[in-house]
Amino acid sequence: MAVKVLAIVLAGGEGKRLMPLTADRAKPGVPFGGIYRMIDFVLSNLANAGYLKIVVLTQYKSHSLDRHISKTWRMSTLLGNYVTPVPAQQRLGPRWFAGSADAIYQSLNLINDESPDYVIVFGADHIYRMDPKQMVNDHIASGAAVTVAGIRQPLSLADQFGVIDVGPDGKRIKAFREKPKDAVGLPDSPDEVYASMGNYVFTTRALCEAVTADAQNPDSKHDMGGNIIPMLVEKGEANVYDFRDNDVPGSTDRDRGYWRDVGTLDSFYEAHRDLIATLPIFNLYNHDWPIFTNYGSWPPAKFVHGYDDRQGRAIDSMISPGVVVSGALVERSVISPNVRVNSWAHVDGAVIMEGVSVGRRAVIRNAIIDKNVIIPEGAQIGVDLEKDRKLYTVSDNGVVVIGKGQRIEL
Ligand code: ADQ
Repeated sequence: MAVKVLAIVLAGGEGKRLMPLTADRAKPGVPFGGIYRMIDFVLSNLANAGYLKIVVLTQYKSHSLDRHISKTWRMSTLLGNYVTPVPAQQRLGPRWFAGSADAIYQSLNLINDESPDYVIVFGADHIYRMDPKQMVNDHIASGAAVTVAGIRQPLSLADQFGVIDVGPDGKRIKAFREKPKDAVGLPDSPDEVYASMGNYVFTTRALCEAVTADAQNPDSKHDMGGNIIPMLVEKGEANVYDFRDNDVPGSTDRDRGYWRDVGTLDSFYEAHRDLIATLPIFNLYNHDWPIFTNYGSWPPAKFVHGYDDRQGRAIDSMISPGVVVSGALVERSVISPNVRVNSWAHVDGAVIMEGVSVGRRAVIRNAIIDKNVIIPEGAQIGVDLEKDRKLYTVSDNGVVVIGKGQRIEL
């Protein structure tokens, strides 16, 4: 008999460290890579693997995320498939979800309705390709209550992750600590830890029992990584799935195993640089495992006025449909649809979102510009960081970030 699998995508994260990009949208709804939203990556991974019963749990500022999901991920219900955004239920009274485990507890009725054998619980704010079916098969074969996807990450980032300590068989999790401040490196690699990717596969009963027990515990933060996984580790029922074992069709030696947590402005910016490298370490052009999205009906990108003293071109960049580069030079940038860059402007190392207009002779360097910002003629962004710091957000690594629709001072 075919195995029944329900996927739950946790998409309620607030994304404080991505402010101002998350000022009025949830982190999984943040635009990424020109034409995508972050959530498209996990949903594409599930869809490519054939998991088409997907519940997306939302809560924080979910309007633009809900709109994107219903526009992009509406699927035929003929075969009983769906991608449904489910806002906080407030089933237990007038409160928001306390944490990700509470979000699942409040949605137990959805699990009961579907009565799956296994439940995939994945986060929604990572950039990666993964075939979840390989992880589900590994979970079924092991008989564990939960399987946690694991990846090696720098020791310096240990306090941002759940850190896994595996037993001698390399599979059973001996200890799991959520965001420890005092982690030590791996025996064979002292500068790395084994981190949880925030992606889990549960045997249905184990998940339901764990979140129900957790809901009764007044001392719990009701968090998947902080409470549920440690609870099952304690019982000796949690295994790890090594992300290095995941082999996605069409991936290359260069981009196999790529996974980025884009939780900070700098990691968000760096992940864009990964896309534009000549031989990208994350390859969006893998047609065997497409990343699906929907961005409206824009005409092809256009480049004009390239012959006189103006440039009218883009190099080492990704340019979306609907963009017009008119007599301006765009380098090392990722440009979303419907952006206009006017004569003598120079855009270098920028992530520019939909509807932005760059005025004549403007200079933009090392910056993220959110939607619908109007950069006036002659404006300079990322040139004088001291000045920029007074007006805009500047990341630790000096990336200038302009919020959605923010006014630019000259
Ligand atoms: P974090 O990402 O810090 O760590 P969290 O903020 O709980 O953990 O977010 C996990 C996922 O759940 C995200 O996709 C987020 O959007 C979503 N989420 C959070 N609260 C939610 C709620 N109330 N309702 C619905 N969705 C919610 C987690 C793990 C770590 C792991 C890292 C990997 O806890 O162990 O290492 O992910 O990035």
